[in-house]
Amino acid sequence: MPDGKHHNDIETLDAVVIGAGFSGLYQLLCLRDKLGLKVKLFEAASGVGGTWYWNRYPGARCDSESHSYSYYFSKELLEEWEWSERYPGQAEIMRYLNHVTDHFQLRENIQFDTRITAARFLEAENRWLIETAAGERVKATYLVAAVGCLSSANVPDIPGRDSFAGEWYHTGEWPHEGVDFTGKRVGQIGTGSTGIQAVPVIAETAAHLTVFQRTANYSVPARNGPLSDEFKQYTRENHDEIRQLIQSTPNGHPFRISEASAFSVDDQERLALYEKAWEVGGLRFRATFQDIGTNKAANDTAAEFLKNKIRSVVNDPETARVLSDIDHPYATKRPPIDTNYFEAYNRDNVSLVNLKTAPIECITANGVKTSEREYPLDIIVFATGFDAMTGTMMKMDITGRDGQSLKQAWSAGPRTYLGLQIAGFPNLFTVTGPGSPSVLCNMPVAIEQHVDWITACIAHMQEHDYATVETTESYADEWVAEVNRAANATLMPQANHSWYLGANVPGKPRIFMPYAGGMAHYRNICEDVAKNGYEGFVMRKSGAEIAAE
Ligand code: N01
Repeated sequence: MPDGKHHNDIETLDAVVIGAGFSGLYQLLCLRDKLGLKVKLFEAASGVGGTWYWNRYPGARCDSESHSYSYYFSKELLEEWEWSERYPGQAEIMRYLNHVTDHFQLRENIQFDTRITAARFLEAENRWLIETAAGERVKATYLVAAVGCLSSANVPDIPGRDSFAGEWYHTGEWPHEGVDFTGKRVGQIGTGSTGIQAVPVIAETAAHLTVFQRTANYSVPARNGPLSDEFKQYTRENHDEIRQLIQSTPNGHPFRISEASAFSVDDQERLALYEKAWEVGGLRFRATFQDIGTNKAANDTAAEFLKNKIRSVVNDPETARVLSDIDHPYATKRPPIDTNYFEAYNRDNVSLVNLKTAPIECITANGVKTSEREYPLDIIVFATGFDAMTGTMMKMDITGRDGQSLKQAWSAGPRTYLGLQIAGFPNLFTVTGPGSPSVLCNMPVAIEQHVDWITACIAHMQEHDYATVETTESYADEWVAEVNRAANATLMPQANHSWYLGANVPGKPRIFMPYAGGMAHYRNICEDVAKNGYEGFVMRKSGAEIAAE
């Protein structure tokens, strides 16, 4: 992006926030109302919602329980809003985020339909020059990337894709008007959390649904349903307690992980506990024993229980075998939860294709062709996930100090300090960036912690008249080592095809991206860093280098 000669014409702001999802909306509110800054939020979509704006696929629903999938910073907001189901559906989350936007009158500071394509740090001014796809430019002292972890759709580049004569859609870029599957032959590629939600709903109206499975996956019933009046009353009367709970658990969810080992009980009791957890349903299943995520033998007991459940639900033995032929420990990939996923394979109009034995060769005008045969289709649904955690950042042309691009800085994988800042990119903050608990946590909890920290950091800078804040290479190196250490203390790296590792995108460097050390522990680290004068973040007054202290 050329520097341009007409800087005087360029609007100059205190801060620019990119993205109007959970993180961007709260960040805008904090910078505008708490710090009194002049802020503008740019959003590529025509409305708020972030990932929920785009992910309108059939069955789209959050896997976090609704009473924990909320902002907790405002008592008023908590008192005003009531969720209707155990897990909030996409449309209800959109209503919630629109309600928040209107409640705090955030819309007036948001520019919709505007994609940020480039940002360059102007060293002479200590400001970012930010450019939109339409060529509009603004300058801002602070740039906050609230771009979401799962916002860059991964449509696999399968040979012949564009020759397909029917319609195709990616779940993460779903048309607003919906897709009518009635009487259609539908093929769905992908059986991650999204695919598992979509299958039973698509199957209800499609003439036939063919599911193309590359890696078999575990799933636990969500047990969704309307919230009872008693539960609604409980949440209304216990906001403080729930906040305290979700802020003190390792994953930000409203349940505690058992402290017992899977081997502290005998086989019969273990089975009974798994049965109970299966009946309760949801992500809580992981919390049945403390060592499911860290001890392979303990994990095997959960994995075997879940594989047996698949075999008991699915009638056709060969389909059951392919669905339960899972090659990684339970919860080493993000564990899906479902509503009648495995049951859907008992329908006459649903069939499974095992891509492990017959990989997709190409897409033809007629449908999908594997090494065994061609499947004629009218619609292909790509439930193939995202270029997660880094994709959206890397698509922008971001240039820091000394002309260094983000693409160069992250060529071997993302390097941040605490997932908050990148060395060489002053005054740029990433909300739930790689290297933070982010996707291993119930997102709103991780988001509120990051936004509060960033807001406090900027307040500190304003108070002390600092012009720039920037982490260093050595702190980033140490933190990357800590992120690796934390991942290696779990079984998660054993799922070597996981998007946590970037393995789902061809050519993407393999590095475990989220911080697996636990949200509560991470929160303490961030608080200590701030208390110690933002240790690891160098703050400078314009010109002179001065330690943050
Ligand atoms: O994506 P995924 P997702 N040929 O990457 C397959 C969150 N989420 O959209 O495993 C054939 O998990 C791929 O196969 P494999 C949640 O954090 C949250 O489902 O790579 N298949 C896999 O089966 C989740 O983890 C909610 O072998 C191909 C699937 O596509 C994250 O979003 C709800 C392929 C992709 O699974 C992403 O989930 C839904 C190819 N070329 C999702 N490429 C909530 O409730 C990929 N696949 C909050």
